[in-house]
Amino acid sequence: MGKTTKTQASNNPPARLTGAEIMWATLEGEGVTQVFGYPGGAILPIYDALRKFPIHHTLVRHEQGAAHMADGYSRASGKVGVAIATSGPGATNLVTGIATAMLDSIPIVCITGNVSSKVLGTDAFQEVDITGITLPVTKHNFVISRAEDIAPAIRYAFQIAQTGRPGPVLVDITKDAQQATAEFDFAAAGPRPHRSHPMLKVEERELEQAAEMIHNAKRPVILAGHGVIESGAGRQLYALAERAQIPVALTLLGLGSFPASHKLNLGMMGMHGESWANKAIQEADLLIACGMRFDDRVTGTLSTYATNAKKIHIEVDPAEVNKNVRVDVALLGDLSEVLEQLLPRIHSRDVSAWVKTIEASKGEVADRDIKNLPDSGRLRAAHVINDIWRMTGGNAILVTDVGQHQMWAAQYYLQEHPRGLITSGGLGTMGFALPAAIGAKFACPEKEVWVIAGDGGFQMTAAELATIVQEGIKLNIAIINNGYLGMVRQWQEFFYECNYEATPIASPDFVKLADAHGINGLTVRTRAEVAAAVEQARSAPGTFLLNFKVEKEDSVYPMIPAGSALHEMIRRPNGK
Ligand SMILES: Cc1cc2nc3c(=O)[nH]c(=O)nc-3n(C[C@H](O)[C@H](O)[C@H](O)COP(=O)(O)OP(=O)(O)OC[C@H]3O[C@@H](n4cnc5c(N)ncnc54)[C@H](O)[C@@H]3O)c2cc1C
Ligand SMILES: Cc1ncc(C[n+]2csc(CCOP(=O)(O)OP(=O)(O)O)c2C)c(N)n1
Ligand SMILES: [Mg+2]
Repeated sequence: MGKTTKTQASNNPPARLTGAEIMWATLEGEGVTQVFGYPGGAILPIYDALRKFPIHHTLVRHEQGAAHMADGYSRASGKVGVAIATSGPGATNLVTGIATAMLDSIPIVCITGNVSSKVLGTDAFQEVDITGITLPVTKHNFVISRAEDIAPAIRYAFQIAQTGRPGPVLVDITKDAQQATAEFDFAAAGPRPHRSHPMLKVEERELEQAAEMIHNAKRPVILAGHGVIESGAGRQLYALAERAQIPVALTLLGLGSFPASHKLNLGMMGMHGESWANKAIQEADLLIACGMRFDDRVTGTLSTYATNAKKIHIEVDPAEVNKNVRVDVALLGDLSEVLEQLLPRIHSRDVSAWVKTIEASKGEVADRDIKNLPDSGRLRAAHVINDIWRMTGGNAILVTDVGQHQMWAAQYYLQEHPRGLITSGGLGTMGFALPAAIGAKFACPEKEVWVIAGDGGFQMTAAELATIVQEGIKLNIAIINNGYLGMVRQWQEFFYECNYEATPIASPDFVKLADAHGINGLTVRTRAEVAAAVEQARSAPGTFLLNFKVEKEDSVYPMIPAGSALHEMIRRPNGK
């Protein structure tokens, strides 16, 4: 069916449209070309009107997938992702995806249908209070029961999702509002210009103080987080690090914000971070936190965290300042803007002794690096991921699930650029990878996209394989199949006396599962087979699934046990 008319979305005189048409026309005006959703009774008028608009709708297999696809679309492109669901079970199925976006500050707009306003609150068929349910996991949400309120609500939702600290917004539209008519004027429906938060102002004095702290520091470390990517502050961060010669440690979500190959890059910090990065943080006399929120996976025990360091926190959300870690100077505002103001005050300086000390602490650790272990015939997940990195030149978008494979992906697929690693950090949502990768592919069709998923998490949203086929998109899927819920098994090994309760997991034959969908695949059992298999997947015209049967009881090292200090890490035993 052709997409025929294009409704005015800018300065034309107001037209009279149904609420459903207004919904799409507003999305069109916001520049949306792609949405992910699943229909049902309470949102049928909206689906009925879709054919009139130049917006591509991807039918998902579960609404959780729609939210993750919108999220992956946003993480890959920096734009707002859109998910659509019906009332009741459609809306509740979105919740995990919304919470995932909330915890990682991802701008998505979710649109749900609801029962007619006359029966709201009567436990009508498929009625749930989705705004009540999602209140704690959205930045904001709305119930809309009049057609004339739809355009302003959606425009406001886009503004809220993207400004300040980004996040998910939900707009719940009753069925009668979708069916009624109203005048549509995109421009007139625009939200009031965004008033920035009164606290988001950096004083001259604070900038001077921060610059002085940087110039006086002998052992400074920059902590680069997700905010660098969200703010587009990579260039300014690079300039700061280079000018003042400050080493940079990155959070999981900050990976790619500073090039992995740069000599000042220390790699990931935190629970599974590089030992030298954590050691440098513990020994630092100054931490400059840029768009990161001192998550507990990053700090370990707070009472022993970087006790000798003064701290500068550059952050857009005032609620994050002094939340976990007390700081000496807070520079509140958009990171790229604050760094622009700070940079002219920073001059070059010599901290080569400090950089050398950190370098020296790498040597012995690098010897234990899994990459240097001889090929014993056993297939290690870390080797597989490192081979994929080598063969893709590090240029693919890597979308991971949650677990051991996620940490190996962070450690062994080095990120040179922002938005190359898409992963659920804060909520740690298993089942994220496959749908998020679909979203990422829609956002960046020209990019090579790899899914790295565990055998457990892949089974949570494997139904989206059918979505891939229906949409005819090309992904490369690597299942790191260790027969366990590996990350939990690792905790059981280290802290629960190897009591592997409920962690051995059976799986279908993933290659046959792919085949049932019309997707080609291959099982790989030895390292010698990896390169040819990766090449076969990459050169296949359609989606290709690789089932890597890896070492079953390998563990991610180093590891800081939850509640320990950052320098108290468990290291890979020699040769293991
Ligand atoms: C199994 C598992 C293990 C993990 N292990 C580790 C680990 O070892 N190391 C690790 O680092 N993480 C780890 N994580 C991830 C961890 O839980 C957090 O998600 C992560 O540390 C958060 O990184 P962040 O603070 O950079 O990003 P976010 O949580 O996204 O926070 C970003 C911050 O930047 C701010 N911000 C956003 N936009 C701007 C802007 N324009 N200007 C200024 N500020 C802005 C936000 O307000 C927010 O405070 C793990 C997760 C899982 C699931
Ligand atoms: C939805 C959800 N349920 C439970 C968990 C807890 N959890 C974290 S990692 C993990 C194991 C993941 O197993 P798998 O997908 O096989 O990956 P592996 O660790 O083996 O690489 C579990 C159960 C979670 N993060 N998300
Ligand atoms: Mg597993």
